[in-house]
Amino acid sequence: MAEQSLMTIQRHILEEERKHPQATGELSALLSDLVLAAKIISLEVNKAGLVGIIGYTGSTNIQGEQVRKLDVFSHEVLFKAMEHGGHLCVMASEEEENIIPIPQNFVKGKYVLLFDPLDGSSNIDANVSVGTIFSILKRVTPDGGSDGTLQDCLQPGLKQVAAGYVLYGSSTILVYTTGHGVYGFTLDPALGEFLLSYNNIRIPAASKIYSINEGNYKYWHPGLKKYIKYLQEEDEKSRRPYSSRYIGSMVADIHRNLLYGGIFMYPADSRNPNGKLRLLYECNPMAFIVESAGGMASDGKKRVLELMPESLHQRTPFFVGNKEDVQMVEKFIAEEEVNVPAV
Ligand code: AHM
Ligand code: MG
Repeated sequence: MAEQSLMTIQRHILEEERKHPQATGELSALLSDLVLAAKIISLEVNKAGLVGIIGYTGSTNIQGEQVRKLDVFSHEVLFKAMEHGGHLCVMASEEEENIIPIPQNFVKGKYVLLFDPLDGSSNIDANVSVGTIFSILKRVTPDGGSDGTLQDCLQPGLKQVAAGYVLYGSSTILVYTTGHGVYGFTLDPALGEFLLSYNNIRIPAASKIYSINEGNYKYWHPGLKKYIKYLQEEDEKSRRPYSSRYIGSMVADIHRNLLYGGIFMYPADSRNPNGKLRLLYECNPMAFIVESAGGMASDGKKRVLELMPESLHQRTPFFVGNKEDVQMVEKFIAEEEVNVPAV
């Protein structure tokens, strides 16, 4: 028998809520709606190779990338699962250019939901893990049943009240935080329940993995080039050389590093001065989770959670993982900054 008692995600959410006597239960209800969406997307992702759903829709998203059918499907499932709960005043998705209002016939609540419905979807054809990422904020415009606005979405990551991801891998795993510990649940497909499998995740202190697309080496900041070379040198005390692990699917890469210890990087480079990943849908929620697990997230200079977003689809360089690793890459970048003022 397993040592820990069986804990479904629904029960966990409710027990967490009880620890906060001032809680109204709205956030719990919102998270429960997200759990349903995760189960539906998981079912569909698992069938992807079978039902011929994979392939292009023939359209491009606002980033100019080709959209997979499953991205669209996941976006729609999330919207449908979340629109009517009465807890949200507005949503925004990586797959949609503008903010997504709550339909007029539904009650508007005090929360804001930002999501990347299916991150890493270019991997689906190869049966590589993909993930859903979500970020929940409180509205800043006055409550009272009115529609949320762009202003409600453009808040720094520090203001998140909850964030999480769902990793569709060898199992489907949902990891979430409300800032008080990070918890992971594995979906039992027969029961249709997420069961607690990772209680209070803490990123291991002894890191040994780095994850970055090294094909872009030529275009990197010289400080980053030096840092990667440093990680490849031999030094037993600092566990170097590190192992290189890069799936190319951020949720899977960060999940692994969260469990094993390591740093994930998607830097700026001379071709993409802001990197690739989106602040609101990808970096802020992952930064909140990793920080809540004892790690750190930086744009190379500043704490990601303190960045003030200016637009919905803004990108940022992203360095996330063990504190010591992130501090070290910041140091390497700062040391070379005098030679290279801007990348
Ligand atoms: P997407 O939002 O279009 O799926 O792109 C994000 C993904 C991340 O999951 C992953 O870390 C990154 O793109 C990989 O990019 P690259 O192929 O440039 O290394
Ligand atoms: Mg994405």
